[in-house]
Amino acid sequence: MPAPVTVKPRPGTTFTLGADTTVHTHPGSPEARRVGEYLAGVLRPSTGYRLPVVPGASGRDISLVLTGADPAVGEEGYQLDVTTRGVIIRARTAAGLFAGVQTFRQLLPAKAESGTKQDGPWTVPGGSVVDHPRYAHRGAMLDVARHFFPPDEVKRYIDRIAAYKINKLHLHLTDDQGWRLEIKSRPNLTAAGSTTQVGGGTGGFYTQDEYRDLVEYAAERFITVIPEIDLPGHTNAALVAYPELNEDGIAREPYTGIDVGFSSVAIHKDETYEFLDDVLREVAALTPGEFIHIGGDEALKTTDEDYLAFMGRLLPLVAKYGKKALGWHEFLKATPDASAVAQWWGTEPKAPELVEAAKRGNKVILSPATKSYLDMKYREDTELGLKWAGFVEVEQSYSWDPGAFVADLPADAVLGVEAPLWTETVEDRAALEYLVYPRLAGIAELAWSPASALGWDGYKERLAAQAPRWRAQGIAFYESPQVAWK
Ligand code: TNX
Repeated sequence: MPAPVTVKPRPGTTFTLGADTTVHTHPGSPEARRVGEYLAGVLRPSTGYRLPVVPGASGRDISLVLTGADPAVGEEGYQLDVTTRGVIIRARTAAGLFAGVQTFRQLLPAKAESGTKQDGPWTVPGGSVVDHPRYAHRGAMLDVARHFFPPDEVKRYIDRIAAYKINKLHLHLTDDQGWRLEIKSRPNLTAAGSTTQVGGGTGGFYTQDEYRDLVEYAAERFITVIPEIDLPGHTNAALVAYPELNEDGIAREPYTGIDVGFSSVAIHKDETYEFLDDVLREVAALTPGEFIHIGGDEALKTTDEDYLAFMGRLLPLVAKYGKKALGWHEFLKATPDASAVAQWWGTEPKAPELVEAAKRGNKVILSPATKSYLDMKYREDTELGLKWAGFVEVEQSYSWDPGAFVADLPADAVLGVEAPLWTETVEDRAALEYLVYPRLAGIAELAWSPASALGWDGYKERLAAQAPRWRAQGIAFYESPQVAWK
């Protein structure tokens, strides 16, 4: 999971990991070595083995090599061969090796995912896999504004999404209820704007050092962090911190409810753009990835004319700091240049504005709320979550083809798929995991696997087999009645 492009079993052949198994990594490649260390780090607690990581070629034990892969693997894919002699993962890049490692993990018994020592045998079925992703953007979004999630929880989430070959983590860092990233030139954003959250808790924020550490942690797992500063609406926390951002110059009160669409920065004041220059300069400096997400959604207090005026001044600031703009699809109103990418959160598979934008050269990330929104309730009786886009059971979430979902949108306009988790009702890890699992696995599959591999009947079998892994990881997932869980 996600389903690989091709799998050829070698019936009767197995490889068994033993106390003397060594991980060999491509000679002279520190990156391959780091992937080897990552794999050993995953498997040492459960196996109790030493699993030394040794640069150098070998056809035995576990080898991670950067040569000889089937050319079909491309930049992010891999070839995995399991014979009685050993396991060889071949790829053209370390990212490909990492993806192969994730597949290899799923061939081991589920208890390999445990954090404590378990009994073997650690036997893997023989066979050969050649695999590569359908889409470049395989995203998960976490809203840390409505409820704050401390760095360790975000790291745990990064580890989980990496296991399903997701390669983008979109952090929704600002909203009405809180501003979660330290901006050194604007200290009041966090001093006054971060101390609340939905329900009145104390919120929190990431210092720039903590944030850099998260970006690095994600990068070690081949995940790019995409920071979102939501503008011009969803800005009450900033309006609390800096009174001059308000049309009337009067600071707003902190907000701990869950309404949307009531806030906006002043559109026609220079102070607004001086502020945004400061924020984008610092965010860009913290962002190795090519995108900054500027939000743009639900600006219900802003007229279309003002919205265009605002984007006309904001988008050049993104470019000034060397980044491309990502935005919720509403920002297409402002006809951003072809480098801009729109994230579509619509509920109807008709979206003429996307089709028009694609003609102008913009790419699209699909996050249909009726499918990919991890914060929608599964059913009427689901306690957590919202239901404005309807109930999203596991089959509903999975059963769509991103390449053919939006009417008249050319398949090549789709950059990828993203699963957002809005956190109005999500206060802690348990709530997060209940909404995320199992639906995240399905969105990850839609983003990675070829259209020919998709299909509910096969998927629900493979999904059922993930359950023992989640239990071994201590994840309390939603046991949907649509799936015959193992
Ligand atoms: C809509 S979809 C929002 C968010 C809410 C979410 C809740 C979108 C771009 N904005 O502000 O958190 O619904 O499901």
